[in-house]
Amino acid sequence: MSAANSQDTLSNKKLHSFLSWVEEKNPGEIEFIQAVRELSEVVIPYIQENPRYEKMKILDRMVEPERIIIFRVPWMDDKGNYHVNRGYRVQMNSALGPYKGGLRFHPSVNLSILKFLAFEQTFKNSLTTLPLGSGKGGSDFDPKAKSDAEVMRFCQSFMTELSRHIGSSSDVPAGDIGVGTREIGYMFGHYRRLINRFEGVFTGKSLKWGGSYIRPEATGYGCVYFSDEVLSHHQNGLAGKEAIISGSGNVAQYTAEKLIELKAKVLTLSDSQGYIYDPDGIDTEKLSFVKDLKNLRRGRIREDAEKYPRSQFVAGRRPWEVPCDLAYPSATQNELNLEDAKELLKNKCLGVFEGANMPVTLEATSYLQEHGVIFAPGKASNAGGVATSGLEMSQNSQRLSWKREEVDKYLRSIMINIHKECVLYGPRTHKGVVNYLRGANIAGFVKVAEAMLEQGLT
Ligand code: NDP
Ligand code: 2IT
Repeated sequence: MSAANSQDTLSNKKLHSFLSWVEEKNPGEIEFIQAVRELSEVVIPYIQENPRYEKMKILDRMVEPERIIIFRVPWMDDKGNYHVNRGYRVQMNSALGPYKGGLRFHPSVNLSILKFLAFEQTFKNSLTTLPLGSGKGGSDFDPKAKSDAEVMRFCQSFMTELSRHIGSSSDVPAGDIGVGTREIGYMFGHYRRLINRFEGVFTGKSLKWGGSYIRPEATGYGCVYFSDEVLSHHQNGLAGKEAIISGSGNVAQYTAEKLIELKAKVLTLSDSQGYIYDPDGIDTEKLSFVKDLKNLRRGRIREDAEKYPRSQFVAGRRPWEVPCDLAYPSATQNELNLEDAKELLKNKCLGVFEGANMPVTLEATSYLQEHGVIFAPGKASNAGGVATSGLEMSQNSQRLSWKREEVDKYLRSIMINIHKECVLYGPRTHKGVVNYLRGANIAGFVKVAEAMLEQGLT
């Protein structure tokens, strides 16, 4: 057996036994184990080449959250009925800075989902190069069809407990699915009242009271900036490309906005009920209808097809069947599977850029990579949101507000830098495509690992 082959066999054995250990310790946590597998497949062979990480059990420590808080959230609806939900905060890793990551309000929320999101956040936040640790939290509360007053009472009850565990230098939450400016307003207001201090404890705040320009836009814009870099690195460009997007929330809206600005044609948006396909392309005016529909009227994407005759609503399906050059899955985890990947390849899709966290299944990811489709993992391509959260924290510390252009320029330079790091650690495959999955995982891992090494056994 050659030296390289025996190294591969050793790595495979280590991977297998590491994953068995993780599965045993975290039974039934499917999404968390999936996220750990994705990273470990790349990082364990790398650790083999750098034994000091192994000796100090860096990866074993990284998969164990520093702390998890689980709490009861009682609240009352408008009719006086009592309800109870479960609240969580997973404080994953603080080697690089205060715990940082969003809160998700969605009925599907459970510990596995929040641990996967917190784990992803560790490497994503590291890639931004800003001093950000990692965390994630939320609740199985469903904000859909609730009145503003109900959402406010829920947020206040949630914050009554969470306020004990967060702070501007310890843990700084933000938004995620189901948590936008409205929810952050209610939570921040209650926090400020409880602790009697005005501090930068949330990001994604309203511009009127400590938020940053570009934070609402940042995840979507960042993802498009990243894809722009990727395409020019592969001697290609965004202008004239046909793009399909899933979701119609924060990430999807601003991905569409930047793609339109950079002269790509956006064909689809979606929600949990289905997708809309507009063969003429969703332009600025149509997008502003969607923003109003989703953000203010809290309506359904199918209403787009009711307003624009050429737009079709396809119920109960996801947009991956629509022929495209570029795909931006921007709704939720595991929304693009192997069958979808085959469909994308059949339709000659050039690249898939994760706007959401882990929207592409492991099988679909491998299939895309094996067939030379560019694959940008969320921890790199959607890092613009948390990066701009980091910039919001800096502004709050300075008690200053930077100009819109300044923040946008900073965001762009962070995305360009993440791209460089990915290229450095993710050499091109035989198909001539950069291995962004490898690049992002190793680049993200190294910085946290080095910090943990230098800080002793924590
Ligand atoms: P929003 O709540 O603003 O929008 C979510 C969108 O995804 C909605 O269109 C929603 O449809 C759809 N969606 C949610 N869950 C499901 C589901 N189970 N099946 C089908 N569709 C679903 O969330 P964001 O745009 O903020 O987040 C989208 C993704 O991006 C998430 O994976 C999030 O973790 C990730 N992300 C977000 C960042 C941010 O800054 N906000 C930063 C980085 C990543 P419906 O209304 O029908 O539920
Ligand atoms: O997944 C993510 O990176 C986010 N939801 C944003 C986190 C943040 O703290 O801005």
